[in-house]
Amino acid sequence: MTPLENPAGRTALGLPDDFWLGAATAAYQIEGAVDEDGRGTSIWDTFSHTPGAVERGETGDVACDHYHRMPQDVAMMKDLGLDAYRFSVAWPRIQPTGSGAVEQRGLDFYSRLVDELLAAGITPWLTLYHWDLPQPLEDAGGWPERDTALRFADYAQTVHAALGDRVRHWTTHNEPWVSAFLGYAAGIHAPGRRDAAASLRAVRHLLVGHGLATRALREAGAESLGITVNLYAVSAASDDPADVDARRRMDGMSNRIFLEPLLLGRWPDDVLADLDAVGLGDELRGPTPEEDLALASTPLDALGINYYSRHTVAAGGEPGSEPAYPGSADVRFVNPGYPVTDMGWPVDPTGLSEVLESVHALAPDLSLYVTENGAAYPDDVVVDGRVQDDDRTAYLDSHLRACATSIARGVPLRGYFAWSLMDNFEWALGYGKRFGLVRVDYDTLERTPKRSAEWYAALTRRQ
Ligand code: IFM
Repeated sequence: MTPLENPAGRTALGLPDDFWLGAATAAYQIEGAVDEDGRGTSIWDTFSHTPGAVERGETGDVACDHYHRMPQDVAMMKDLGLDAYRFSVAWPRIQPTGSGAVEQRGLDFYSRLVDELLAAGITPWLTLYHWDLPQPLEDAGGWPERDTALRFADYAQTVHAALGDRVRHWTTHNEPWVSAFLGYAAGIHAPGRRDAAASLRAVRHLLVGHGLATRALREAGAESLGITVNLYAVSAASDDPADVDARRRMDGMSNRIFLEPLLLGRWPDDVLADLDAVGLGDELRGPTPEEDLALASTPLDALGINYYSRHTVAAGGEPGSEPAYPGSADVRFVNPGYPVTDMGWPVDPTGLSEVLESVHALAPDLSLYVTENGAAYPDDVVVDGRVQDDDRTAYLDSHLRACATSIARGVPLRGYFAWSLMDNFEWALGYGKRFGLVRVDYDTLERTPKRSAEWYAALTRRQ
């Protein structure tokens, strides 16, 4: 079967019949309505309104207007046959200042969403934090301050108290790597800080917050708890020892810096040694390493993995270039010939199998989910009013086949969420990059399923 034919259900790709097929979004990327129903300001409101921060000066003020179109969007998910929908809750809708007073209208919105999903036969999968920190918490120091972790656990309990009777699947953070390193080291995401030491403290406090929230929700009776990390397959550009060492460093700072504390209760020794060499190791260790690592490694029911691409790295950064993240200076990204998406990300589905199998080796009993996978393409081929996105369809097909391969090799991979349900606000790149199964016309906000959506709906159909 070529990727472009409609598959006769998930088993046509070698996936088990009970494998979940869903789609994912995040609050700031789709909701809009930033000033409604008592919502407070988040770091992304502030950042996107900062001149020069986001391409073309775009913001999430309106986004896909999902806040007003939610029932229509859930109907669209039903048409796609989704088993589950992964969404995030905007913390500033629930606690406008990040602590204390709770805004009932914010909780009510998510309560209506959950009811709508359940009525449509779609399992809600809730992420508590997809990067929209309430601005007052950033003003008090943000994730580099331990108090933010305590506030996060309080917020998690508030959301659970309102929705825990209907939502079974809870994720604490989405991609803490991005929050820490793009937000606090590279400064290209909110809050736009460029402070290597602060980014490492943020890593630690994101994990502490995850542990505190997980324990509190477990205590409150939550059944399925987890976190989502973005992972990369990492290869060396050659077997030159300098390139092999660049690979080790990139794998350490991209993957193991989160996987080892979460799954093994330790910081990777080599990462600490690299950081010590530039005077930053203690920022990650912190003053109470045992307590922090015990929290970080609080047992999970599921690990979410977001996979998009393989990094191929060589030693030797561009002269004058900033390190991608602390301790990883002198690393260069190369592409040995993979096709790339509109993000410039190399496409390599074998990397997904590699990532799944390496995580499984670290935690053999843990259920895994691909909580994001997908591709941005320009979507410039339109036939009879419909985007003919064969490139995206082929991307999804090849990565789902990689999932099937890993399952056949014994990985307990339970489900997959396409990123994304619909085109949306791609952070610092604004609306220019389209990841959706469904096209959004940003002038009219009209939604039109792409060819990939038809393909996905055929895949989700149970025979
Ligand atoms: O849009 C993002 C999403 O918010 C987090 N994971 C990667 C996606 C594509 O960049």
